[in-house]
Amino acid sequence: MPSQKVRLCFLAVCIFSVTHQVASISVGAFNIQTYGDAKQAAQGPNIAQVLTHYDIVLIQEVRDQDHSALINLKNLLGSTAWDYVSSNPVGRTTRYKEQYVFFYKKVSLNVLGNFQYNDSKSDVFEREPFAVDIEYPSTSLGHAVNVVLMGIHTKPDMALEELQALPTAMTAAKALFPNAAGVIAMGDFNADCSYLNNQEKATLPLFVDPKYRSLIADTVDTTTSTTTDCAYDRIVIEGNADIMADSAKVYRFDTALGLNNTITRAISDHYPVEFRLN
Ligand SMILES: [Ca+2]
Ligand SMILES: [Ca+2]
Repeated sequence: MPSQKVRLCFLAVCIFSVTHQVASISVGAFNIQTYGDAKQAAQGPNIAQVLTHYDIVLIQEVRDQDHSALINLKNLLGSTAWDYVSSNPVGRTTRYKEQYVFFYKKVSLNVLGNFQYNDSKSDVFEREPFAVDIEYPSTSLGHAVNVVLMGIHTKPDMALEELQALPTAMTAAKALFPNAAGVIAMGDFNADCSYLNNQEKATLPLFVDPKYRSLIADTVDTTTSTTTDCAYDRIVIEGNADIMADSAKVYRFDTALGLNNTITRAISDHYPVEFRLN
């Protein structure tokens, strides 16, 4: 049965690559300013280059309700290797809504479920957080780990109020996915400069309660403008010791891809923030 032999060879290669090539997984959160058909047409290849840096990446400020830009982007990334999960459009007005979208490499992890936080009783969030429950092979632990990645893009003028409420949304996601080792909130928190000062930040459990681990320091600059220096984009972990996260930083894709500041700002006013899960 020659065909069976061939199949066994493929299987052996598969097992080898799983045990010897998979390192940690790379996770990012990228606010792609006003991402839709126009942005995709103008900067799609550059955006795809940024996303290929990750195993899973949350993109925010997506305004593409018919998914035409997203499908184009998925095709640029490679539609057999990549997939995405999008939230429904969220936002208080019919005129302006955004989607949260997680793009991921199918070989690196499994997406087991998703969760849209509902705040209709209190209506705190302009764009209610959206989360995915993922399963990835932990190289440190030698087995699969589940974790919830929660995206949030706060309304700038209401950053304090929304960040006060974010732990409640994280708890709700954890309740839905009890097998998860924890919840990692990430995205454009607007947690700096004119939207959140140090006195306000000091009142937020998300940043002061030791059960939360904040990966992006206040001193970091997540803005592509050379005239602003703000740590708007953040990553905060609440979870158990199975979450082995490190290497958190801003991804300077302009430096990595050799893009000048004009092109960089045409892509977005934000750099991604990122970390690795081991
Ligand atoms: Ca709301
Ligand atoms: Ca800057």
